[in-house]
Amino acid sequence: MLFIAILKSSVYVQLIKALAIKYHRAIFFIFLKNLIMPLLLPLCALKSLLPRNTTITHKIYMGYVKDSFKAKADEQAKEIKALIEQYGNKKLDEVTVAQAYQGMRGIPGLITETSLLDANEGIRFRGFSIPELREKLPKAEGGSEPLPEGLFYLMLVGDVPTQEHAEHISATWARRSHVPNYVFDVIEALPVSAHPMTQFCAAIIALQTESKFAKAYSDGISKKEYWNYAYEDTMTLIARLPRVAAYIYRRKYKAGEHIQPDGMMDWSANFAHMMGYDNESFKELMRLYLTIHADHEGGNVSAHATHLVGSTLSDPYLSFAAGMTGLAGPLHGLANQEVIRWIDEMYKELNSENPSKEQIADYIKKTLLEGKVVPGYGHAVLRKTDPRFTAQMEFAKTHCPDDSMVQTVWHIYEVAPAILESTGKIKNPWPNVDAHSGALLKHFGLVEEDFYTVLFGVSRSLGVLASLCWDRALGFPIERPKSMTTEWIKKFVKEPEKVA
Ligand code: AMX
Repeated sequence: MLFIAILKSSVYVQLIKALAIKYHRAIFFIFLKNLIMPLLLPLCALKSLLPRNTTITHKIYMGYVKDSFKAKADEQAKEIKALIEQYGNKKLDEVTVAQAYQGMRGIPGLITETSLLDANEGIRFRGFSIPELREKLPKAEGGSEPLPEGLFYLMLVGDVPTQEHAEHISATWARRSHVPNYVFDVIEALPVSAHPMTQFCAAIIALQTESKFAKAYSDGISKKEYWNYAYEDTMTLIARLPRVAAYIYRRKYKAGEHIQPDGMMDWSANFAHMMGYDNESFKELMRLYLTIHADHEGGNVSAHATHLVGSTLSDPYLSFAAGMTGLAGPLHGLANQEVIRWIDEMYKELNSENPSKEQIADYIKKTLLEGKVVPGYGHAVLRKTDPRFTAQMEFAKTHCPDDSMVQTVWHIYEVAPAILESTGKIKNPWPNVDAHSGALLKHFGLVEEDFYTVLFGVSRSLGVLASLCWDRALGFPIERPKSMTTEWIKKFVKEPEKVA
């Protein structure tokens, strides 16, 4: 015991950390943790000879990912404590009556560490924009789009991952991806006609029976251990979502002919494979798609719902299910399906799959006159073209520039903003992420638009669950903002001292 205590003393830790940074972080860190250097070094030398799914190497890296996350979170917790002590009474903003009635727009009242949205620049994940992610994150062999596994590491740990980090997260998710049969039974109990998001949410709730967080809480654990079980549930849930989603897809649209997972593929490629798409360009699209839909800071409905429900110490499965029922709304994640329906209706009405810009402009005006929204346009926070739209446009320029629906999406982009702006009330006339995604999926044969929100949901798990791990590691309390009645507001505006 004394020997272990000495080895873990701070001088030794610093020495090992320095060596870890210089040579091989994961291996030295685990050495420090487990004191098994004599065993590990020969293993490390053999690492390149081992198959990707070798359990020992996974445990090494995954232990390292978990430890790195916890070390970062502990550091952050100290900083937050000092911030509250020193600046706890400093005002962030003032809240107006209009904000209280109009969806709490712009009220700063949430902490989300994984990403931050700028109204003009778009989303940044741990400080990195989407073009930077496409450049810096690890790629699949022969691929040029980022691996979502790498983005998950970045959001969770806060550092740009190495290729090995991303690959080992990939392999760990493959190892944890087995879905118990009763989950498929739950899906099968629903009519095939049920919307894929309904089937997806039901399956997530069924998966909850395996929650380690719920079990540990019920057995009685210290608050200090919440993060650990939240992390374990997060890794297992993310690992299983593609299998569940692909099952729903094949059940609903491919006569229930299911395709077994391939544990040697990365998370996105395996998802594409299980849905029945083995085309390399489609796998690249999935990597990009699952990366760019992952997170959009904390106030959007799916992120906020996951965070809110998680604040009650509902486990990650129940919390994520809440996020997904929110994503299923047409003003949020369902908009990607609505865009394709809107374009299809326009094609039908104009009897053409190649409408002119003038025809598109007339159709947009007609939609507005009918009191409907133009799906894929507008945003509660963004005030410029969504960089997630631009990333998909760039992908389409490389992979399918001549596709007729892609061309229509680009033509809509040319005419819609001016028309929407001319209404004088729409705050953001520019396209959001959903304006482009459906046309790309259609190009590769994934034509069933009802399913698109499930793809969004699989991706969104990365951001909202990484955030949930942070919520538990930072010990965030139950969320409980103040609500008011209109009666109270009326009194407040006349005689604030009487109600405040
Ligand atoms: N078409 C027509 N009208 C629109 C519009 C659009 N694309 N975007 C906003 N408006 C209208 C609003 O309905 C509102 O009208 P009202 O005053 O009569 O109620 C008015 O313009 C002001 O709205 P806003 O402040 O600009 O937007 P918001 O913050 O209230 O709503 C959003 C944001 C995204 C819900 C809205 O722009 C919208 O409905 N867009 C279409 C649906 C869509 O694409 N959703 C996906 C968003 C991204 C995502 O979460 N996946």
